[in-house]
Amino acid sequence: MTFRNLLAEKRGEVLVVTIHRPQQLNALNAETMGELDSVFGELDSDETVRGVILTGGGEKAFVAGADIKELAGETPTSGRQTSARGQAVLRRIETSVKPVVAAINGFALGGGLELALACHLRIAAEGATMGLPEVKLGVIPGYGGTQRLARLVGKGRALELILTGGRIDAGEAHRIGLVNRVVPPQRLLPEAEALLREILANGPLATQYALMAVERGLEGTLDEGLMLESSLFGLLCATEDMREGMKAFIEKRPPRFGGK
Ligand code: CO8
Repeated sequence: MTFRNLLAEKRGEVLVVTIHRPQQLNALNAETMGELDSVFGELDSDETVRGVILTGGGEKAFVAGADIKELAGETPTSGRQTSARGQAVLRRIETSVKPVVAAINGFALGGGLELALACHLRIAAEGATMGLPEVKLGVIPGYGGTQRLARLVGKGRALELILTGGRIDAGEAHRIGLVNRVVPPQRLLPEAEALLREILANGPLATQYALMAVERGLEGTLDEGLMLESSLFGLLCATEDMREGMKAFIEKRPPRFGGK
């Protein structure tokens, strides 16, 4: 697939997706959102890819937000639709059963931070800056930020960021649990790839079901989540991966998972 605003490069089983509009600090215009939808729409059926790194092109930004030049022309009807369409793209990422790591290499603002929040894990480069400045433009986060930020870092911290529209640095983002790790800029992609490869060495079906249990489980009550967890656990007991994982432990050797 070729895109106008994205680069997609396969590194073995890892797909590195780079949002590439550096002159506009990778702002998410409608075309870029459509291209992200295409990439992630094909992800679950592409057996050659097992995990994704999402990052930004250029030196300055992961993504500096939705494209304000496009947003400025929204009407109530089109604004609701644009928000809902964008939410659907991010939901596709979040519900993917293949792990997606955001490598935050600079500004992750507004829709850019919302995109990172939809990824399963986040690594930030030292010097990266995050925030939800939408209220400064007279709107609110519209790509899931009001929901996902509060779920990730708690209501109080989320409200502070959302209501002030202020920015935090990578260290503070790490302290409040918004990002998993902070690394020097030159280590960002290698660390993201190493993290993904550590995950990919585990049972592939177990990884998929763990993602499902956490992402879907958090949507309902604790009892519903627990029922989902035990059902998925039971299903894994029928897999070759489970037999191989336990046999390898007993035989004191690394497992050879086949994803079956
Ligand atoms: N949209 C469009 N263009 C942008 C954006 C953006 N979000 N951010 C930067 N750019 C453009 C600038 O306009 C400029 O282009 P040009 O040279 O053609 O004028 C170029 O990128 C470089 O930007 P700056 O010169 O401003 O670079 P600085 O280093 O001086 O500043 C900042 C960097 C601080 C990141 C600054 O660019 C900035 O504040 N950007 C906007 C950040 C922002 O407010 N983001 C939130 C946008 S709203 C949003 O994301 C809503 C999401 C939900 C949508 C729901 C759908 C309805």
